[in-house]
Amino acid sequence: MQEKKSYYITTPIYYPSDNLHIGHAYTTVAADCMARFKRMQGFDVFYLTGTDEHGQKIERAAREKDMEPIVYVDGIVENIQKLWQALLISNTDFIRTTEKRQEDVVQKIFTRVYEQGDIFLSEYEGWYCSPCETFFTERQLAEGKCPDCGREVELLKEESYFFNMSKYAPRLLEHINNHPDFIQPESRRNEVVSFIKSGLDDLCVSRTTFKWGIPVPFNNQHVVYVWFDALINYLTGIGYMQDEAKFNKYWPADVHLMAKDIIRFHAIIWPCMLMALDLPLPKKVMAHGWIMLEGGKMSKSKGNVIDPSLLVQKYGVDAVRYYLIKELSFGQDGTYSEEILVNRINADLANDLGNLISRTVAMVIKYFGGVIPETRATAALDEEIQAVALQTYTEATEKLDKMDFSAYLHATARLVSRANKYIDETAPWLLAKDETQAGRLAAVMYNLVECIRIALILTAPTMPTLMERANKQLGIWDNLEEIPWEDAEIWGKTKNGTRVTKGASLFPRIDLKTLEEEEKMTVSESVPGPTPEKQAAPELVAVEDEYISIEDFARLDLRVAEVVACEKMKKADKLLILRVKVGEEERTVVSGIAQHYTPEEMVGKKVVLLANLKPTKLRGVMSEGMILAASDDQYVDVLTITKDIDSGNRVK
Ligand code: ME8
Repeated sequence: MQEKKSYYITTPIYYPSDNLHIGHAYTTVAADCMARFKRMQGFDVFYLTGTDEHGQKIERAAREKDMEPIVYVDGIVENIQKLWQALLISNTDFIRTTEKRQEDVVQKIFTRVYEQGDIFLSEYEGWYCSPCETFFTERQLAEGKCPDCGREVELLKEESYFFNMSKYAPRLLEHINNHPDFIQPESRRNEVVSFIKSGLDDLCVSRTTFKWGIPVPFNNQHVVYVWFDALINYLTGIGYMQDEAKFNKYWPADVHLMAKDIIRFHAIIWPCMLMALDLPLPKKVMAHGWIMLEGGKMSKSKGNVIDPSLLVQKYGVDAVRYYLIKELSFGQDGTYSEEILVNRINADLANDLGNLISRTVAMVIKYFGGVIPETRATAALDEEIQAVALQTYTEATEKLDKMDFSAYLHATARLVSRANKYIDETAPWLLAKDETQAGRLAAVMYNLVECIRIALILTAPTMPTLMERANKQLGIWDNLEEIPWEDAEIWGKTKNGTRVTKGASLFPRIDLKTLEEEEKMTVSESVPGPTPEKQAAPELVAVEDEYISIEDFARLDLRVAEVVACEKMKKADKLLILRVKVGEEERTVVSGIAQHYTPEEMVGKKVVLLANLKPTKLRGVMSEGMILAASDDQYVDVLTITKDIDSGNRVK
């Protein structure tokens, strides 16, 4: 049997100085999406992640808690591993730099590079802050003082080992030139190239000011510099110097994934170390942007970090992973907010994908008792939808291969939207009324199931539990193990006789009102206005509901209401408080239109009020009804009565 092609992907090994946040989750989920995609393509994947446990930062964090460093990191590492389980990370191994295998390899490498003359003993001169026990360069100082604690610093010399990095700079530049994909995206490549061209110093690779590290094997006054130690994890993890067959199978790595903050370590220091070891360089070093918060970068010291495990508990693993993968455009930074996350889930997953599946299942049950007949009548429109599906497959594959994660999910979302539109275009509820159209109706149902099948394959690397959950309703796959990625390229794989069953909603809509933070309330809650992303399509719960009866409509008590007073809600940009007259009665209504109307503009208007909406408290004010408005991404236009019709009259 032919051996599978290998694929080796890594994340940075994270510092267990504290629990990890959503930024770390981003890299790990993105790498996981790649690992799952490559497995579906038939590769033998090795996915490595882990923790970087040595160094002064960790030693200090442990000391602050009055703990031994190893006891301290053991606790955090356990939390990290639990987090990866919650996010369904499918890593092959988890490496800790405090493991013996790592210590052995680091010491052997250090000795080898020293013996060949690329590591040598010299003196390190720098500005030393003794309370912080840290050296700083002149440039790092803050007005001549310690940038961390603000105290005086002194110029000190420390005996150190140095790695002769400058020697490898010309070869590295040549490699970068000859391999345009080596550093991605291009902006990072340019940054790295100009940094190398500005001249590389030799790198200080040992420390004597603290003990929490791997001892230099031939001089135990020194510990190995934490980055020299950490980078080597990528070799240890696949058996370097320990299991040569395994190592040869996976090295060179296909991709080291990280954020832009540590690109220089991976695209300069690491390749120079590998050259010193005579090893091939990784095929790609890929840097994504940062997830920012509205107030700036997430940081543990600012106390504004977002705990991903809480999000998983609240919204489910598929939804959180989907949000993360779609959020950062290639190489760019993105802003996290829970409101965006909820809108993304509601728009893409509840309204589009979830609804497509529930509508289709409901229709196949209603029209065909759950099994689509084999006699099907195709029409020209079907070719278009097949072409869209095929194009989505090609685009999703290309974008994932480039690690342009967001563009990949935008492609799959377009297929889902197209399929929803296909329902509107073919109007199955009308076909169902005409017996001669039974074959056509069957074809429409089959095509919808096919679009869903393809969308589920393409989103499987992002949402690991969805395919199984959806298959309980769709019954497409007898066995869910090892569904090949290429199945999404073939139209017509759903077997005749496939039986669908009704099930629970795959992505229930999330009501923003239930979020703890009232500030995050959006216009869409108080009037049917636009959500920040897009206007959500009305959700169709079941086919039976595609028409409502006139009695249903009559349940809405719509009335002409005259605005008699209006003011802005304090500390809420979007809300107006309206006092409206409805016949003899007066009511208070809170409406999210403040960014589109001033209070003065509203007074005197006759608007349409949904008068029998259950009263609700918004920002502490009881709102007794809702005024109607049309809206798109740009405008909100309140419906008004232009003739002299008294307030209190019904709108019907
Ligand atoms: O640098 N947005 O560990 P670290 C996106 N131990 N990604 C983020 C992020 C954010 N706001 N914050 C963190 C280290 N990350 C070293 C690595 S590797 C040999 C040694 C992710 O715990 C991103 O991948 O500071 C970033 O590069 C990494 O976490 C830094 O993790």
